[in-house]
Amino acid sequence: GFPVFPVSALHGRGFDDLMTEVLKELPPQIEILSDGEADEKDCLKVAVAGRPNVGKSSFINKLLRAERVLVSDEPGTTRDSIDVPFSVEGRKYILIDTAGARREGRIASAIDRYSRYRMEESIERADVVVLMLDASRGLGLLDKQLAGQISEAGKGCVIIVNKWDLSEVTEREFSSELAYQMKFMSYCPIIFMSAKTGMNVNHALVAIEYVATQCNATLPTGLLNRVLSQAYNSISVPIKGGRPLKMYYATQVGYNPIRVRIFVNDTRRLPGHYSQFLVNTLRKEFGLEGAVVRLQFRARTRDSGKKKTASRSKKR
Ligand SMILES: Nc1nc2c(ncn2[C@@H]2O[C@H](COP(=O)(O)OP(=O)(O)OP(=O)(O)O)[C@@H](O)[C@H]2O)c(=O)[nH]1
Ligand SMILES: [Mg+2]
Repeated sequence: GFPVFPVSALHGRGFDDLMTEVLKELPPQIEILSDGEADEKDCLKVAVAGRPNVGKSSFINKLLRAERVLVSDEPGTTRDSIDVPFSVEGRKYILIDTAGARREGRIASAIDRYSRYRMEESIERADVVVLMLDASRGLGLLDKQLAGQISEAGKGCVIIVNKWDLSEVTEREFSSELAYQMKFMSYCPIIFMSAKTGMNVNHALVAIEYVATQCNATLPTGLLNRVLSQAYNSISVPIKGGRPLKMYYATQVGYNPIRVRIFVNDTRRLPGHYSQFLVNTLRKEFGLEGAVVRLQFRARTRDSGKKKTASRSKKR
């Protein structure tokens, strides 16, 4: 497997170190598997989503160095989701090629609706989703809708900007446009790629693997509570009706998406921006690039919060 590297901050150095380390070992041994050789449970499932014609199928072919799925100039070439199982040095993957969702609403044809439904289903099934964008065209409404769908589904995400060979802007320029248009996806790594020339195609797989590990990160309870209480003390606390928000205790309750439960005095004292501030704090400390982080607030008095968690941990 890939070695694990600590990450310091958003899009931090850890990521580059990981890339450098893994790339030393490339090109990896890629083996295409038959359906029978790929049990879903043992595979990392990766849906490749994006508008028609962005190069989803081309990416898969380039990665596998084989004409495994159909590619053409014609938007709408892929009509249905297709599973493509393969392994890299023993690690198994299922790439899910999807049909680019075209239209929504009344003007959508039956085929459009079916494609969209199948793409949504593929996103639900996946562990990690690639959101593929087209460097030769601007960001569109469809890209944003899709991004929203991926984050709502709670899926880890890597943004791949394909057709970089045609780009007329710099990486920095594209990134800042992306940050402006899709601020809510700013936690995702971005890979600039060309499925045509092969540039960064292997990087993309490393990024996918990396995000998969981030989605399954463990936030040790002690550290988690230290980090959150530092955050609590670092900015002014929300006050409503003369009484401030109090935070008692936090614990991780789930993976992929990462779910953290926080016991507070009163959930009504929580403005949305405060919750976002806490998520940003967790990202700064733990990395969690590409992973969706959800906070669940529970109202407790100081004592009942403690008792409850104490009895729960005894049971295990
Ligand atoms: N210049 C350039 N062309 C590319 C690149 N990747 C794909 N293409 C071309 O873009 C067109 C569409 O590629 P596909 O891989 O079929 O795109 P898709 O996203 O699978 O499209 P649908 O299946 O219709 O949703 C083809 O003509 C490809 O040759 C790239 O990196 N650079
Ligand atoms: Mg296709």
